[in-house]
Amino acid sequence: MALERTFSIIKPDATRRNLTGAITARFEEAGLRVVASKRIQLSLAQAQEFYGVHKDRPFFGELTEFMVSEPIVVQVLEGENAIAKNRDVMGATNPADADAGTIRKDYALSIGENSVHGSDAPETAAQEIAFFFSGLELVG
Ligand code: DAT
Ligand code: MG
Repeated sequence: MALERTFSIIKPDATRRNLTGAITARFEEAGLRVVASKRIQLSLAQAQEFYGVHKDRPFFGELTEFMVSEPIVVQVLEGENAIAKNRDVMGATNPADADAGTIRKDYALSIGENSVHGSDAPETAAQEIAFFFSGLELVG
């Protein structure tokens, strides 16, 4: 398979606990290259737009308030099968269900404060990368 890119967020619960380096190391150890990375503070409008697919879910308010509560680190990860590989390294959404050795098993605090986001398909990866990065910022 050709190289693929996916979009990742290190979420507020993780940046607050200085886990940016530890989580980035998990990606690199899995063979994913960080081809773009920046620390930003989302506005509420940006968080609502980014998570628009979940706007009718009961946790939408909690999710968007959490995502603006502290800075986040947004990254583009590149590698063979990067979307699926990143989801494997992240683990299940709910840390109680996550496999041993995954980021969420080791670091997530709850189903909401679950340390990382990763794109779930090629279409969403492309949309999410374009939401945060210009082409010039992606250095493979
Ligand atoms: P994932 O982040 O694994 O792709 P998702 O897309 O279903 O999971 O949900 C997006 C985020 O919303 C998830 O990372 C945390 C939050 N979330 C999902 N289900 C939740 C729930 N039942 N209660 C609180 N937050 C939830
Ligand atoms: Mg998702």
